[in-house]
Order: sequence, then structure tokens, then C-alpha cells
Amino acid sequence: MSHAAAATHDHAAAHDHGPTSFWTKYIFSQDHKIIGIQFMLMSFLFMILGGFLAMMVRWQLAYPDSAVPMASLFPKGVLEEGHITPPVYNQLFTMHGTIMIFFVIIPMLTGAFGNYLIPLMIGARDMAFPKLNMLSYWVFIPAGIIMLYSFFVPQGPAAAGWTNYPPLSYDPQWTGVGKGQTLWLVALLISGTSSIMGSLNYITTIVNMRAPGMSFFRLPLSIWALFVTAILQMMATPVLASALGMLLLDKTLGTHFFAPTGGGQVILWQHVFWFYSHPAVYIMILPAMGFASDVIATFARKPIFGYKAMAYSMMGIAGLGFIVWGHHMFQSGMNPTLGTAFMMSTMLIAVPSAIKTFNWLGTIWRGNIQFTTAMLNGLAFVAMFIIGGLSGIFMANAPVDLYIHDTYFIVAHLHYVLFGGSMFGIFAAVYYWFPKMFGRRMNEAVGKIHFTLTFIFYNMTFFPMHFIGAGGMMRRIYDPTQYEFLKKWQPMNVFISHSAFMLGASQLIFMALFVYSMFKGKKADRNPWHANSLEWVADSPPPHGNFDQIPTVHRGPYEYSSPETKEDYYPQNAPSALPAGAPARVH
Ligand code: HEM
Ligand SMILES: [Cu+2]
Repeated sequence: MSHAAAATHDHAAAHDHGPTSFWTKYIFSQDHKIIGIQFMLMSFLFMILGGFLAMMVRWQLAYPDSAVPMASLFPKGVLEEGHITPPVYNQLFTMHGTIMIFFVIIPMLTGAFGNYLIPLMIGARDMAFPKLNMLSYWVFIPAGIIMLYSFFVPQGPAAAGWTNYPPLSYDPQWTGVGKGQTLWLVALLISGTSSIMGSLNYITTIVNMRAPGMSFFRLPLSIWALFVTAILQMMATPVLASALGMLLLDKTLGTHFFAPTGGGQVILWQHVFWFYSHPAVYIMILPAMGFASDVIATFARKPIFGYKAMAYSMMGIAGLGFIVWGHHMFQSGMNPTLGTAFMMSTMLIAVPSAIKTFNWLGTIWRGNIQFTTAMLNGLAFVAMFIIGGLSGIFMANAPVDLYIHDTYFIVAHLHYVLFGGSMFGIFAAVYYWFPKMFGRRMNEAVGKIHFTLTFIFYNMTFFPMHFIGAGGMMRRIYDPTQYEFLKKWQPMNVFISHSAFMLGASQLIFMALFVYSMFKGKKADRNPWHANSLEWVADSPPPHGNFDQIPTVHRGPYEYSSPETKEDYYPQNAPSALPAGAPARVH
């Protein structure tokens, strides 16, 4: 029987044990939980590759004159006498950025957690369209394969930055890259298709398949975040697809959308690219904001402060996200009046962002805080997002940005929001939901060691980038020691690289802990954190179809320390503890 039908026929579904063969259960699965875990494992694999590329970049910046360690292990032709060459350096940072953004953070947040959490947290048996869900994963795979394959074609992979500006990306004479640059476009077109399928499914599921009593304002903030993100993704990704398509036509069929030689406009690329990619940065942070909210409320044992304001702020951020793209282009020679409009709209985003930040602080204020590993990562998310958000406001000032654009200050900003924000949000989510996903616990002591090292080395890596950026060091630069005015920053570059190597090494602890806990972790019960939302009602891990019986929802997800019960939590599905006849709760 289909999953959609299962949602309405409760009793029958309890007897549906789902597919039994290995292939339909774990490989071509239509179960949202398996698909979520597939996305997660795949993103982790890409993270290893993306991290390795970053280490290479940092080696070059610290020791531009020295051969790479263990150079003999690299495939022939990549290095020149053990050294990274300028064209290869361009490929390293391009593929690092591309992989981390499109193959790690986006699939992890939306593909892995979006899939895993949405049906469970709204009280549904599965997504609205399980087959489409499976398809969105299996369309993502060829995108990944093509991106990986591009490392092995003549002249290697793309080298024009993750932003892929023409004419650099258009004409092979500038980068020395041929086919790799085209494969980059193809791979992203395909992965965009996968995103669109996924978001269509998420929106439909959240609108139509909420359990009885689960009104919109009783949804956990993770679900609000994933919902708003899916809408962003639906609206923005087709714009990227059109940009990629046009550039692909320029490169293969000789059209001239962007090619200046035939009357094309290189600036047009910047407009369409950022019209997607600014909303995309919110695709990369909103889900993490949702996860952090759930984790923080659970471990502060307090209702989230300003629940509705949190939901409205996310909508505000998403809406404003579509009218600020020009802040990436202040240097492109735009009319100052237009620049001012982009500057003002960008600064406005600080308002909903600040509302969220104050509400997180309001939530932990006088809470009965439990410093679990998930909570530590959630708190780090808030702290690091504040730093990244504040540097964003500096950069939003057009006159300031003219100086710091394309410097390491930007690199610092984007890593504070993407690693400090999105990655700590992902870590918080992994530590928090792991017991649900795998029915086993991750060791808290080891988790805290991983967190502490990550937090320290992360800040040692990225904070000094603000200084060298303000000191004038350009981003995407091959050898800073070639410039007299940068020589004084070289010791700091070495310091940053050493910190980055330690940061990378610290992630080995996480990987080992994750894999070990999947198989050998202590068994987890249904609700190890005493949390309220519906996923904790299901078994750990939940069976096919998730719930024995579809739960009925009586209240919002953040009723911690409610005076109505003796316990300090009050599950969404628990019948009211008030005597009959007492006034009903509003939400
Ligand atoms: C208060 C919030 C934020 C503001 C005001 C802001 C502002 C800006 C501005 C003005 C730039 C362009 C600077 C330049 O290139 O000269 C920029 C770049 C960037 N921002 Fe943000 N930002 C904010 C939050 C975020 C978030 C949440 C993310 C992602 C999770 C993000 C990711 C990025 C990235 C990746 C770039 C660099 C793009 C590139 O050139 O490669 N930002 N930001
Ligand atoms: Cu932006």
C-alpha cells in the first residue's frame, strides 16, 4: 500500500512492515528516514574530500615555497615536483567551495535532516510523494559523480571559484581548464533538479500531512525553518538553473548571453548568480537556526522565547533575502543610488536576525541549562552567528565594502556564518537526533572533546582572517609572500594554517565517534532528552511508518517546566493534565 494511503489508514499501516529485501529497504528506499540517512552519509563523504582540499589550500598559503607533504601519493601530473601550481591552486579553492556548499551543507541540512525530520516531527508516516523523494536522492548521485569525475578529465576540474564568473569561467584561456568547467555546470544543474524535487515534497508534506491538532503555530521551529527554506529553494533554484543553462549554451552552442566577445554581458551572470546565491546563503542557515532553537529550548528546559516572532523572523529573512543580492556587486560599477538601496535592504536583515538572537538568549535566560554536547554546539551556533552577522553588517556598507570586498575579511565572514553557523548547527542536530536515527547514543565525553577542540581551533583559524583581510590580503591569492605589503602577515598565515590542520584533525574524532556509535553506542530509549516534539513519541529508531498510531497534538512543542505537570516536559501528544473543565490552552 502507498504511504499516502497509509497516513489515513492507521490500523492497516501498523501491520505494514515495509519492504523486506536489502535493495528496497536500504538502497532504493522510499522511506524518508533511510533517504535522510543516505543524504547524510553521502554528505559526510563529500565533507572529507572538501576538507582535504581546504588543507591543501592552507598548506600553500602557509608554505608557498615548500613541496606538499607526501607528494608522492598524489596522482601523476597534479603537482609539479611536489608543489601546487597556480592553476591547481585555483582548482583547489574552487572545488573546496563548490563541494562544501552544494554537496555538504545544503544536502546535509535539507536532504538529510529535512527528510528525516519533517514526517516525524509533524506526525506523518512519510513524505507526501515517497517515490519523488527517492528520485531526488538518486538524481543527486549523478550530480556528485559528475563533479567527482571532473577531477579526472584532461586539465582537471573547474577553477573559476564557486561563483563561476565569466569570462573566467567562459573562456578556457583564462583558467587553463576545458571540460572540467563544463562538467561543473552540468553537475550543478542536476543537483538543482534534485533540490527542486525535494522542496516540492517538503512543502506539500508540511501543508497537507500534519497530525490532527498540529496547527502551523504548533510546529517545532525546525519544521518552520525547513518549510521556509523549501519555499526559498523552490523559488531561487530555477534562477540558478537558468544561469547555468545559459552559460552552458554559451560554452557549447556558441550563444552569447555572457560572452563579451559576442555582445554578452558578464555582469548579467553576477545578477542571476546572486539572485540565487544570496537566498541560498539563507538556505544554508535557516535550517540550522531551526535546529538550534529546538536544541536550546530542550536543554534550557524552557519554552522558546517569542515563538511566533521566531517564525515570522524566518519569513522576514527569507523575504528580504530576495532583494539584497546586489550587496555582492558593489564593486561592479553599479549606480550609487542602486547600491544604496541594496545597502539599506541588506541592513534591514539585521532586524529579524537580531530578533532571533535575542530570543535564543531569552530562552536560555534563567533556564535550567543542561550542557549536553548538542547544547554546546547549539550555543556555539548562536555565538558564532552573531560574529558572522556583525561582520555582514560592516560589509553591507557600500563604502566599507569597496575596501574589503574580495579580501580575507569576506572569507572570515562567510566561514563564521557557514562553519560557525551552519556547521555547528549541523553538529548540534547530529548529537541531538542521533539516538532517534540509530537507536544508539553518542558518547557525551568524547562528543565534548570534539566540540571543545572544534570550537577552539575553528576560532583560531577564522578569526585572524578578519585582521589579514582588513590588512589587505586578497582572497583566492596563490602566494601572499610575493607582495611586499603582505609580508608582515605571513606569520599569521602560518598560524591560521596550523590551526586549520588541527581543526581538520579534530574532525577525525567526530568521524570515529559517529561510526562507532552507529554500531556500538549504548542503546537509546524513545525519548532520551525528555523532549516534547513528536519524533520522540516514535521508537528509536522509528519503524517503517514511524508511529504505532498517528499521535494527536494538544499543544505547542516548547512546554517545558509547565506548571500543568509535575514533569519538566509536556509532550505535544500527552493528554491534558488539567482536571476536566479547566480552560483549554490556546496553543
Ligand atoms: C546579518 C546577516 C548578513 C549580512 C548583513 C551579510 C552581508 C554580506 C555581504 C554584504 C557580503 C558581500 C561582501 C563582498 O563580497 O564584498 C556577504 C558575503 C557572503 N555572505 Fe553574508 N551576510 C549575512 C549573513 C550571511 C549568512 C547567514 C550566510 C551563510 C550561511 C552568508 C554567507 C555569505 C557568503 C558565502 C558570502 C561570500 C560570497 C562570495 O563572494 O563567495 N552571509 N555577506
Ligand atoms: Cu549575500
